[in-house]
Amino acid sequence: MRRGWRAPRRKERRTLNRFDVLTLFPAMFQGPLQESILRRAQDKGLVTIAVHDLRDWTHDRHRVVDDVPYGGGAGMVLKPEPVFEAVEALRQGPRSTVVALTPQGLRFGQGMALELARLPHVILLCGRYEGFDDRIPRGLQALEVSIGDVVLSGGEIPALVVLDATVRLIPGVLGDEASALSDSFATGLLEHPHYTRPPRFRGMEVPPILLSGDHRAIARWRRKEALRRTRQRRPDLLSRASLSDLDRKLLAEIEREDAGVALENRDERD
Ligand code: 97T
Repeated sequence: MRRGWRAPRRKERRTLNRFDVLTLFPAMFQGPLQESILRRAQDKGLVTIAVHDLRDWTHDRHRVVDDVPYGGGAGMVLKPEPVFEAVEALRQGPRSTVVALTPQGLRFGQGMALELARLPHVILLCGRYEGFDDRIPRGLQALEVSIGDVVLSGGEIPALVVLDATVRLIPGVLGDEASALSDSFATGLLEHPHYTRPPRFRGMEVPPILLSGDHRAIARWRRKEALRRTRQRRPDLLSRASLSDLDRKLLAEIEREDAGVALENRDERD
């Protein structure tokens, strides 16, 4: 790199980060939004998170938001009218993205969290019951999102997952850890094991290298243990990770070591 010259830093894109949550159970958000990182991010003014009761957009005495499914069958379906009214009240034109939490959605992950963290305004729509009337996601051009292949009772907990994963990626929300953390995910490996005091606990030792003060050796050990864990537990991640020459060397060591361990175990068995 040339010295003495730096690319003119583009004006920091201070996207106004706002989330509006539409739910039948606003109380489910009160605890999680008022603790820890989500709390700090709001207190620092880095994000605004507003939770709304969908029933506020009904007009009948019983504040009905659901109805029986056409064609018959069990369960209830979320009616389109209150949801459309709510979204139309909250939407800020094309700045807004509507995300509907549903088991049929695109799979949420770190990649989607990074994309959502760059958006100025996200409306999170939480379904309950059997689901939405299909004209809701279609008519609102919502991005349908699932957090994985698990059956839940509603979209509230998935919405909290999306909020937590996304808000921590907004610049300024985390301290110095921020870039480090996203870097460690960007490499696509599981983390190395962590230890704190005491050095010996119930017969289990902290690996002596961590007490050595040799920072280069510690960094190498950590990288190696991250590779070992990823190979053991998430080989799918390892095959997609971008590996350096050192990584390949460490993996070769690991393969020799773990082949040795497999042999020892066999000797013990036989
Ligand atoms: O199981 C659900 C029920 C309602 C809304 C969302 C979900 C869900 O989202 N991701 C996994 C499951």
